[in-house]
Amino acid sequence: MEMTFRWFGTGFDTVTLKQIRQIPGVTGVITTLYDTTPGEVWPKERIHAIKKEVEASGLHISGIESVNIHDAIKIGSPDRDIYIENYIKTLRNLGEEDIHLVCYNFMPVFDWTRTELARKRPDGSTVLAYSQKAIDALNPETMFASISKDANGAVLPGWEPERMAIIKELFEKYKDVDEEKLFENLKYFLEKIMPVCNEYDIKMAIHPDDPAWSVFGLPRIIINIENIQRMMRMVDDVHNGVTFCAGSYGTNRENDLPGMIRALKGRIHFAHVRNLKFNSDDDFEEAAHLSSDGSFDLYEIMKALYEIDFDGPIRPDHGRMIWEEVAMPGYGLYDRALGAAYLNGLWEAIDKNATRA
Ligand SMILES: [Mn+2]
Repeated sequence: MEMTFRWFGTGFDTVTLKQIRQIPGVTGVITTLYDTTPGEVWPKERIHAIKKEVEASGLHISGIESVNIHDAIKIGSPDRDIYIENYIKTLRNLGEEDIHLVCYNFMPVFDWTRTELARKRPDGSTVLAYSQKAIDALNPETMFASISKDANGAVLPGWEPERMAIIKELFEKYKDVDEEKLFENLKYFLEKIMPVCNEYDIKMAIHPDDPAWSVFGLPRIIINIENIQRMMRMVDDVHNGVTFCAGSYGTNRENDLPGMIRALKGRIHFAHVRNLKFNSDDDFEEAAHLSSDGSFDLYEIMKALYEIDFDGPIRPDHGRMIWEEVAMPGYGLYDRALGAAYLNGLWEAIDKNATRA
């Protein structure tokens, strides 16, 4: 595996490349062109420029998170082919710049959903949290208002104000899209992009829906092993793979995380590893990465990745806000750096145990 760190780009991220370079063991960044909108073609010059900027800091681009999918593709509306063509052009431009990993998601309307961005934990840190009761008491518009006020001035990925302004319209457009339709539309998209992925060896890594169940009545499909295997079978190509996000799959306590990793050997192209602390089955908060701070066994998760010979990029995920840092919720420097160091430590121990036995 390669330890990486998500970076939103100069002007969008409070964390600098210079800081990331000093986290021991981190060699790559996972980045994006944050000011592009879903559906537009990423210009080759801009990809080249960010690549050079990252390389000048002594790091390199390990992958893109995310190239977002236009709603027309997810809905399957008649204009989807235009946006798929644009997506293919973006993939080609990325491939020309020697970038071979793209994370994306296929969630209708919302990206990840949380009900609090700054829940206080006993140690005084603040974290993102989810409560089903809170969701049940909200409608999508009021949730956006409450989310944006806690965002420390940052625009959250997937929660861009221009999208939220048309949220009612978006819900209307998705009204005939059920799970089957969403699978069909995903298949259509993947079949169209696989040739360019093969030409440039670009691994597509779908990110799970977060949380891993339907929210506000919208269909969600990338939620469990059965559905992922269905997705991989329907377009059976190694370039059609997954981002194994422990925190997202882990929202559903029926998902056996190490078991899923083993079952997905060869098709996990990217890993997000973090912990959650469950207060009840339908209330969780994002804990420190350390196993004992949350509900997951991070040792078993890393061991499963080791055992399947995972050699892609891995990154710590949402961190707590600690040490008075002000940053995009989940994406400060300090706690994610602690997470990277911890995951590296687990990996070193697992590796030495395995090779000295
Ligand atoms: Mn994730």
